[in-house]
Amino acid sequence: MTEQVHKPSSRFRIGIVLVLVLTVPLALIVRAFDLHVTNKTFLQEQGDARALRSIPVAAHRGMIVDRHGEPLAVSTPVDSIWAQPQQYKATTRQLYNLAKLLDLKPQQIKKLIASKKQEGKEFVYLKRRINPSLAQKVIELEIPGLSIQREYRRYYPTGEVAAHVVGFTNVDDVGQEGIELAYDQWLKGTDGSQLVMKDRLGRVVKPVDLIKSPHAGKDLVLSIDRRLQYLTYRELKRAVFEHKAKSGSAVILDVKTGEILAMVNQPAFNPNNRADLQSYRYRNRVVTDTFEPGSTVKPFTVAAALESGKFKLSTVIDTSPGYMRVGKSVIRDIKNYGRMTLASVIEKSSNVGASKIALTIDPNNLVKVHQRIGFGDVTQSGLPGEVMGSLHQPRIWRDIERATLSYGYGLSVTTLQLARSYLVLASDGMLKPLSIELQTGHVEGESVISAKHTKQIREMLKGVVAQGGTGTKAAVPGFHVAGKTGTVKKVGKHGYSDDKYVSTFVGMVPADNPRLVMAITIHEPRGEHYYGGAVAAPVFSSVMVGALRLLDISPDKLPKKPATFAMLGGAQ
Ligand code: 59J
Repeated sequence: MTEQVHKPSSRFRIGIVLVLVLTVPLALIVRAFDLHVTNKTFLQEQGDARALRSIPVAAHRGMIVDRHGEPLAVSTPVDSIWAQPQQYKATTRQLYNLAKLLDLKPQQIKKLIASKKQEGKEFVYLKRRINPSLAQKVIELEIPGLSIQREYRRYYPTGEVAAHVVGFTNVDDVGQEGIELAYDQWLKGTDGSQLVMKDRLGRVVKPVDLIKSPHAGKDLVLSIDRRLQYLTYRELKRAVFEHKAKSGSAVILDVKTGEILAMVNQPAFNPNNRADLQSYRYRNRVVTDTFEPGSTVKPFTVAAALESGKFKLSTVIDTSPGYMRVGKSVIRDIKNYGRMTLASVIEKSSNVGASKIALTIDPNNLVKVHQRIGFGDVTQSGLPGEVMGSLHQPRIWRDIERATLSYGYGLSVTTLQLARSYLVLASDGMLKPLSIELQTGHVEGESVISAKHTKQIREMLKGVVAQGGTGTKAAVPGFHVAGKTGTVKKVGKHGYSDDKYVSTFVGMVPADNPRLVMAITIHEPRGEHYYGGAVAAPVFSSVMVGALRLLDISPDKLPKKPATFAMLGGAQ
């Protein structure tokens, strides 16, 4: 009996087990199917909403400072407000307050988010780079789907003053011009990333882990002296305004190191104001624009003359009657200077005198001098956009080319190259690489003109600034100045124009042991005066008066009859 009772019950149990064995996996398969296929989107959204996310952490961009550590470009923290359109949800009141804080219209915000939501976007900036305390107020509104992102904003404390050197970055903090562009890799650092836990509404609930720390960019010390930069800016701007000029450039070099101490242009721009960013304003004309140097190259014609052995300091050149015919052209001086020495050719800036020299020597040797002093080559300054200008190199020379090359036509240079060529005269013949980075210690150069000749030429250049020269307005009380004026007609549609000039002055001080070289180029002065001696030379004087005092350089020209104690006591 028992067997009979047991048999059905055990069969029943086996049946249950069999059913279970077969149905449980089936149920699991069905459930799995349900989870993986039917409910996939819903669950994934839910999961993602609570997921761990990796967000970028911006790196701090390095500072740009002047040679004394004064800031020229700094990065300050700012916050950007962004939304996840799919999660964003604000009450009317919240939207109103948000709009008010961000200085936007409620309708604007609504529309923007709605359109991004439709496009399926997960990220949209509402407002970038706002004050962190304002951003905090936005977060306190507790609007789902809104977050803040820490960024850095570039600020240029010197505004227009150092704008062309420093350059600027774009909204994403990437260098676009100037040092910001050239040294972008050095300054920028590397962004980090952070794991954060986000809630169902897309808000960052808590930072979980720093996956990668951001690495701040490195600071950069420039050779610029902010005080000299400011002086140069002020005086160049004044001259461009006063002479109604189209543009102007100026640069100061340290003779011992080849460092660029100041570099300015007009027109200028304020790098803190994006509306100012137009090429004609932000182009660093000192390195990007070339011109025919005109009479400022006459000292190098004299160098070639001395090197040829055909000329001595005492050689007399007859420039009467103040003009000369060369082929079909006539070369003119502004007056008849008669018999001249090399020194007076420089002091009075005689085109006829320079031409007579050039027609006596091998013209290829004059081009070689131009090459040696760095014309037609980059200065290695490290500034972006620098052009090389052009040398004159015909295979067959016509007399008129030989003549005009001697007083600066047929080649083109930048203001920076012109300054560097005078640095050769200032440093006993050494051609040095120029630099926009701070240099510590003496910078070696290559000897390209003999020390003896450069000394003789410096003496002649003193005559330019002394009474009777063309550059008297470059004089600096208490100092001997050596320099050269230049006034060149610009090339227009129909040859050399009669109303567009480039006025220049380039010089050095103290003349016997030069410490500073400065070049000034002013394009198209439209006022009463346009000679380099009237337009550019005064800029040299006013900047150098301040610069020599700031750098504590001792005067080398003491008054001839100093007031004595006896004289002061004479009133007794
Ligand atoms: C000049 C030229 C143009 C090019 C002449 C400037 C030539 C020439 C063909 C007349 C103004 C002017 C190749 S002058 O720089 O001689 O700086 O203080 O532009 O001569 O042959 O009404 N500079 N400038 N010449 N061209 N071609 C003098 C001189 C110079 C001065 C003044 C007066 C020219 C002293 C220039 C200055 O030294």
